[in-house]
Amino acid sequence: MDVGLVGQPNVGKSTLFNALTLLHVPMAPYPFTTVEPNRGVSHVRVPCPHPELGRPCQPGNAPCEGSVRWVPVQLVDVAGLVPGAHQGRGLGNRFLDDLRQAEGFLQVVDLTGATGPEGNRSAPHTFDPSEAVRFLEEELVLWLAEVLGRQWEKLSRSAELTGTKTDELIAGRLAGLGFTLAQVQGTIRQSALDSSHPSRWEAGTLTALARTLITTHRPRWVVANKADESTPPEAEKLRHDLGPLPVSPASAEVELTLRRADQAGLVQYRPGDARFTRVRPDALSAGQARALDGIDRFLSLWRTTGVQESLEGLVFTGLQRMVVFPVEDENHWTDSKGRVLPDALLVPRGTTARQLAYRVHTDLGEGFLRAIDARRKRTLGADHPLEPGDVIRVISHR
Ligand SMILES: Nc1nc2c(ncn2[C@@H]2O[C@H](COP(=O)(O)OP(=O)(O)OP(=O)(O)O)[C@@H](O)[C@H]2O)c(=O)[nH]1
Ligand SMILES: [Mg+2]
Repeated sequence: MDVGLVGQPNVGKSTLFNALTLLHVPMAPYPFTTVEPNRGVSHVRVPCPHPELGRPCQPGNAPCEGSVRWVPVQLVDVAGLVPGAHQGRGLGNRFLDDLRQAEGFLQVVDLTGATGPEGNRSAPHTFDPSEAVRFLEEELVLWLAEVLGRQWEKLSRSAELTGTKTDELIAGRLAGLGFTLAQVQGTIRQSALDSSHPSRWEAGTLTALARTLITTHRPRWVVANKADESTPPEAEKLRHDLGPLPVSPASAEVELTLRRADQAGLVQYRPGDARFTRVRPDALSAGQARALDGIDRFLSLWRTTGVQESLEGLVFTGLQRMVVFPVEDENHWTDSKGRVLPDALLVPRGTTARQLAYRVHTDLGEGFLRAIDARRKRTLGADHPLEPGDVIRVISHR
């Protein structure tokens, strides 16, 4: 699963990407700094069950710090999106194609209102960040409608002749974009369309379908960036203007400074924390001390940098993911090599015992007999839905 970082040029997507991944991709105060997509790994936090066991864990994929497991999530940072991108403006379609695998979006906007639709910079309050959010939705919808509409007349007519079902026709066209047949079926049902005669659909029908698909199946979380140059009432106004869409005021720049300072041993800071500590205050240069004082003021005003909570909001609430811990021994919570709680897997909420088995290994899914809830020492059937944080052993005849 990918999380896409999207938004207009120059709003701070790459800064956010660097903060979340601690990589070093170019960031600059002008539009289209990013052309090729940047890929990297970030992490979301969940409690680690090892304290319940009374033994330390030996993580393979998701590091444990204190009792917090940092579970990996793939991120993709793409070029800025300008109006008309779906018709190829700016870096247009290429940008959109880079997002094919993204199941959810962190949408970055400039909360100060100083960045225009083309990434041009003006005085604060020149632009309305809520417009940027609406415009992005529109571009995504038009892009999807455009993909669907290619040769629609010809294809829909031939589907009617050959008896191909409309949902299968559409799902086939969208398979490369990560939409499933079930999602397409649900959308067609919801829109009450006559699926026996798709060639007679009106011009706007595909756009309406694309809109439902995007708004229902591509969750977005708005990162109201550059909060360090803005105020809480402005963030409140944006929240109000965007209605049910979740908005987190954030400063990618502050988060990046803190993570790099932590990496350099100047401070101790864990992403998402409301405070940091200076490791050796006397060793800081005057410039560093001033920058950290500024960050103290930022955190007392905003509480956190908003970066970690945006990603976690999107992953856990927007994308409805949860973390489970597969093991091979339900008493010691170990794998076959005796490692305690080696894996932490990010899976959709409602994942069943058998689906988890498949996720671990196809053989384990195919030979599924039963699972054991290692915490409660209870047997679980194939269709039993797992809960966040479950420690699960799968028993399989393969
Ligand atoms: N004040 C402030 N400036 C920021 C913040 N995040 C990014 N910036 C600045 O915004 C400018 C653009 O940052 P980038 O990260 O390159 O923006 P982008 O959205 O990736 O831009 P493109 O790749 O050109 O689309 C740079 O000058 C950053 O230093 C922030 O949280 N606060
Ligand atoms: Mg960039």
